Amino acid sequence: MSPAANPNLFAALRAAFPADLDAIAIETDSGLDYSWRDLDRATAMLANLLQSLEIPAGSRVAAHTEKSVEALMLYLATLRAGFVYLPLNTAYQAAELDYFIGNAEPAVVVCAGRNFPWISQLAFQKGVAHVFTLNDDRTGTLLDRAAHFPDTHEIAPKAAGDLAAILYTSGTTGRSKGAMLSHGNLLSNAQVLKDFWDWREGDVLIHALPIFHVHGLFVASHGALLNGSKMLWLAKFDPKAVVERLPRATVFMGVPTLYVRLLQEAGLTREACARMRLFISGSAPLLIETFRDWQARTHHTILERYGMSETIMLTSNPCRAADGEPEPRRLGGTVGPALPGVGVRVVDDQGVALPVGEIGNVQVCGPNVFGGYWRMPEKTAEEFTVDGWFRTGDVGRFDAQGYLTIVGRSKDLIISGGYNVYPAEIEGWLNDMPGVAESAVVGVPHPDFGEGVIALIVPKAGAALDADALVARLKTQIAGYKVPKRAFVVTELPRNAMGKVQKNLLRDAHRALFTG
Ligand code: MLC
Ligand code: AMP
Repeated sequence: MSPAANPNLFAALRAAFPADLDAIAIETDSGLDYSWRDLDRATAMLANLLQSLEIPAGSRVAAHTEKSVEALMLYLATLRAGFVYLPLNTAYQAAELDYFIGNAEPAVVVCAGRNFPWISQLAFQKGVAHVFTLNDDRTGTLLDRAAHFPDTHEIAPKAAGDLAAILYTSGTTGRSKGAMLSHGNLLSNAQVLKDFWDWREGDVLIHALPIFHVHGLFVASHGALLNGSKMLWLAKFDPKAVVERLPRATVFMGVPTLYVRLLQEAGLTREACARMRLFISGSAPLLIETFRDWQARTHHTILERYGMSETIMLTSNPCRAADGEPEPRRLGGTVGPALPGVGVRVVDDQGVALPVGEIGNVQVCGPNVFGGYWRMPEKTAEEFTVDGWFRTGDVGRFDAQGYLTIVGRSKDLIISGGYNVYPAEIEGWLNDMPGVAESAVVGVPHPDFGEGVIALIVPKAGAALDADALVARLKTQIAGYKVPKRAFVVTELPRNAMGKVQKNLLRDAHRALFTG
């Protein structure tokens, strides 16, 4: 099937490879370079391996692997073979994985060799047929097995509506929900961004984000691949390594924490950024101070955009200047207008559209919006309006020029360094600990992470609790970024007349905890 006739996302990415397949596609920080031919051949071998397993159509391939080019190849190979990719944050521990594997029922799990003993046990208990290992040094059973397969492969034919990936995003009531994204969702958004962000010949992307979320896996990787652009690949964000690469790059994408940390580097100068074309920020609110400091230091204006797992990218400040204007109108503190083809509206609690300037619930529709939550039809129904718009859970307002400002969230969510933390989940863990009567988890301003997670814990009558010991215990149970940076034992939590914990009072009381 010709690439144009096959809506498989991989077909579009493959068609965008440059004519010179021996050119470098990915330059890594370990000194190893990968050509476009390497990407083509390795994804073919991996796709052949996946297809040889004779797993049913629509099978999920779960990856709990450190960032590496081979991990990216596994994602691409999963698309290529027509299966469904399920990326998992490597910070997740046993209880978290137990839930994801139980809920998604993948046919294949790929994990780091050092985690094989516990992950394979957990996976086999849940009926997973195949567990492979993949390490960040090009070793592991996945690559050993793939080496025996041909390096050519016919891209699996897919329909635009077929599932390509499932991204778990936590629910406000505790349990994570798997957002189902189709080939059509991912490709349409990637194509819109290619044009809107003006990807052009000669662009080089510094890829410094993790590849288990929308930002690093889809927005950054698809952006470069769909443009046939080279990536300067960092296995882990390191501000010095980014600064070093700026003179050879044109595009950088980061969560606000990355910009905050880069600003602490003396080497971040106007000269170092002279060749750079575009700095993009998203996944969490960019502070206006960071926006301004960046402008002052580099003479570049950060382009802020807004998105989420369920919808990929929704709005973006402009990349190009409008006709007759000298500069693109990138307004700090806003996330820009809706992207072409994406519908964004701000409505009141009754669903009535609000006039310009009024604050309300942000809802979206468009070809980028996911098909629903994996095996949760009721949750899916709850999150869509009767006329088919998705409720983002974000609260915002439009200005007269159609620029959206996100002013808060109706969902009880903390975003720390670009990672989502759901208070209900952490409270659940704390409340299960001996001696704990109840707890409240909130986010307060944090100079590095934007929001820092803190916990207020009420002991049961007669129980003596040590907040630090509870935090230490939590660290053995859940991903480190979710663990409160500070915890306090308190006698009671403030409640309103309805008995609901007044988290705003807790946030106010601890507002200066990290910022002084
Ligand atoms: C790490 N730690 C964090 C943290 N990241 N704590 C709070 N928030 C975070 N984000 C903790 C670890 O648990 C550990 O704790 C300690 O910090 C050191 O760990 P590390 O892995 O060495 O941290 P570091 O490399 O400094 O990571 C910070 C970071 C990383 C900012 C580079 O968090 C990151 O890459 N964030 C990007 C997330 C992202 O890509 N989000 C996109 C989501 S997509 P201890 O106690 O063990 O020492 C999305 C949609 C959209 O939202 O619109 O894009
Ligand atoms: P996730 O579920 O990880 O995809 O996170 C999506 C959430 O991140 C959105 O619903 C927003 O709350 C938040 N978000 C993403 N980009 C921005 C931004 N530029 N400004 C403010 N919040 C953002």
